[in-house]
This record gives sequence, C-alpha cells and structure tokens, in this order.
Amino acid sequence: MFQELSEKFEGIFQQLKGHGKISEKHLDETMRDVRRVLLEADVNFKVARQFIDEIKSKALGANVVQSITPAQQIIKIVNEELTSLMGGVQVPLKTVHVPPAVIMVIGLQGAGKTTFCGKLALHLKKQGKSPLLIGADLQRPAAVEQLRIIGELTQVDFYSDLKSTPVQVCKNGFSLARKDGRDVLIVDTAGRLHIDDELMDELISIKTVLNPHDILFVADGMTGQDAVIAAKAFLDNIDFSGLVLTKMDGDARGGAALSIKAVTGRPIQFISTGEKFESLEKFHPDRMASRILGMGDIVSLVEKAQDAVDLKKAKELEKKLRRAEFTFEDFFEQLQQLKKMGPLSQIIGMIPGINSKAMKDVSVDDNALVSVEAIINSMTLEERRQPRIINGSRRLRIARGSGTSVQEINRLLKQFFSMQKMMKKFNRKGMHGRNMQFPF
Ligand SMILES: Nc1nc2c(ncn2[C@@H]2O[C@H](COP(=O)(O)OP(=O)(O)O)[C@@H](O)[C@H]2O)c(=O)[nH]1
Ligand SMILES: [Mg+2]
Repeated sequence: MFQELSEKFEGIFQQLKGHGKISEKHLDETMRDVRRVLLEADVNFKVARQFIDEIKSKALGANVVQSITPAQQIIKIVNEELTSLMGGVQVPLKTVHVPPAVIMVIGLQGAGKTTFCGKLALHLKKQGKSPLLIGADLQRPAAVEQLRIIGELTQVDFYSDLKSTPVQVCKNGFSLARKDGRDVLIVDTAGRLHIDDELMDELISIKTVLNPHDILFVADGMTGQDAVIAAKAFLDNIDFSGLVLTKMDGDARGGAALSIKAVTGRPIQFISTGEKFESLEKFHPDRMASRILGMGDIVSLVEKAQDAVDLKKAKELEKKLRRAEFTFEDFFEQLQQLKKMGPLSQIIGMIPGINSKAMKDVSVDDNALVSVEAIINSMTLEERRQPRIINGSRRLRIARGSGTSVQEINRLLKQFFSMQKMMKKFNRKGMHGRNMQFPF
C-alpha cells in the first residue's frame, strides 16, 4: 500500500538524518519536498498546503532547528500531522439500542459497494452479529445476482425482489429483519458512472424510508482526487456519515486517503485491500500514518494473525514442535493459516523495520506458496506423515499430480528436512524463533 509515497518519504527523511543540526532554510527545503511528494500522490493542493504550514509551525515551535536530533523530531511531527489529517482516531459504526442497525452503502458504479457489503457482512458475522443483506440496486438483474452470490459465499442471508422498487425492497427487507430478529441490515444501492439527479432521488427516498444509522460512501482509492470530488458531490446531496476506501491493494497513490477526510469532514471507517472477503480492515489513522512513513504496522499485523489463526490449532502445533513430530500435515495446516492472513506481500509490508525500498528487491512470491500447496496436496496421508518414505517413484508421481517437477519436489523435501532438523535443535535449546525458515 502506498509504496511510492512511502519510498519518497523515506528518501526525504534519509537526507535529513544525515544532518546533525538543520537550519531554517533546510527545514523549508524539506517541507517543499514533502509538499511535492504529497501533490505527486494526488493529495488535494489546499490540503497539502495546510498540512505543510501546520508541520512548519510545529517544527519551529518545538525548536527543531536547535535540536540535536532534528530528523527524529520532524518525523514525529509529520507522523502526528498525518494521523490527524486522516481523522486522528478510528471511528466505529454506530451503537444501536433498538435493532436492527441499518447501514446504507452508496457510491459510484464500480467503486466496490457490492463487494464491500459482503465484506462488511462477514466482518460483522465474525463479531457474532446476524446481518441481512438487502439488494436495492435494481438497475441491472446482474447486480442483484452478484449480491445474492456474495451472500451465499459468505453465508449471510440475502433479500431482494427484481419485480419491485428499491424503496419497496428496503421496506420489505426491514420488516423481514425485524421479524427474524436480525441485528444488522446492510443495504446495497445502485451507482452510476457519473452523479445524476435520478440516482440522488432514489438514494434520498431510500434514506427517508430507512433512516439509516450509518450511511457509508464507498470510494475507489485508486482514483485519487476523482474519489474526493465524487465524495464531495454525494455529500452535497446525501449527508453520509462515513467513508470506505477500496482497492487499497492496487497502486493507490494515497491522494484519496490523505485528503478525503479533510475535504468532506467525514471519517474513513474501513479500507478494503483486495478481492477476497477477508480483505477488509477498520481504518486506524495512526497505524496508516506509520505505514506510510515506513514505520510498519505491527498492531494490525498481530490483529490479522489473531483473526486468522486458530488458537487451539496453534497450541497443538506448538506441542508437536516440542516433540519434534513436525510433518507435512502440520506444515500444510500452517500454510492455510498463513494464507488466511492475506497475500504475503501485504503482510510483510506491515512488519516494522522492513521498509518499502528493501521490499522492492525481495520478491514475495505468493505463487511459490501455491506450488508448495499443490505438492503437499498431491501427497498421500502416509507421505505427509512420514516424508522419509517419499522415494524416486513417489517423487515422480507427486510431481505429475501437482503439475510441478521432480526438482521442485526435491527442493521442498530438502528444505523440509532441514527445517525438521532445526525444530529438533530448538527443542534441545528451547524455543526461540531465530533462524526459523520456511521452505519458500
Ligand atoms: N483489487 C480490488 N478489487 C476490488 C476491491 N473491491 C472491489 N473490487 C473489485 O472492483 C470491481 C467492482 O466492484 P463492485 O463491488 O461490483 O462495485 P459496485 O459497482 O460499486 O457495486 C469488482 O471487480 C470487484 O472485484 C478491492 O478492495 N480490491
Ligand atoms: Mg454493485
């Protein structure tokens, strides 16, 4: 996420770090660089100017110029200002005393509304809620079908009626939710390529009948200032309560994330980071600022892991490791857990100390994982439990079955055995994760 932006900030700070003390002129130059970087990331120019002024006055106030660690101080100030620019704190969905909570999802066509509805439903389901998805985008039958399938995949109930009107579908959906004792209603609405009055009228009438607790505007994070302009135009018609930025896994430059709160006055509440239903994160301005400045985001990483990893299984695995019985079966299990956390490249980007520049040369190959998985899939249970029995003819069979080569099997086995050996060593010396290497 925001790799280019991170790299440029790193470059600026690197230069600063080379100086024991900095002059006011140097500070000015640095701030000019920061401003340029922001504009290149497609940050609204007024927002960028204000941001720079703020940092400058803070830096002068803190006497950074006199200080012996000016770089650290400036980074700290930039970090704080970025955090406050993006809203300061995480804003949760409303707490509702009389269920169902009604969440209306709006935005332009293709922004990612329908996908987000599914992600949010799954997210809330994991928290023990019982959501109902309402398909109120009746423009195209395909839109309703898309949400129905999403409901099926996420195992969340869905209601719509192509023969009806959006307002009527919402009314019926609301009664249905009441009747079934649902606590959340997620309403997917129609979008357009451009804002038009007809759409606004439709959304306003839905808003009027449902009186939603939260109205979330979904913005395509890849489109930079266009997303900000669209958000502002929607806001003038429909007073939405919060924002969702999607497609943050792509080459989003950061412009939308950095300016949309300042321009609309509405907080970013979620970001969507992929096409998988699990790729949804609550938006934390402080963590995002740290990520942008290349300081990593250990908190989100740990949360992701806790979310994905089955604690009981992890305990069992730990026991096995201690007894050095680690097999391909366990390894396969681990792979699945790792996969649930999202693409490796994303996970690694959250680790502090791994800056984006260093990452550029390391190719984190999710495909490598795929072929390791295919290889293990092609093993029999016996082979997974006792990899020692995998002889030449078995290797050939596994290679054919997994669409890989015998060389690849050899490599994996070799790495696996050395990993197993290491595990044994751990047990003798006690568990410490250093030198622990996975065979990919
Ligand atoms: N890479 C990526 N693609 C996304 C994300 N969210 C949605 N999409 C894709 O964007 C396209 C439009 O999404 P959709 O939910 O149908 O948009 P809608 O028209 O606003 O309902 C689909 O191909 C989605 O798979 C995301 O966070 N990352
Ligand atoms: Mg849609």
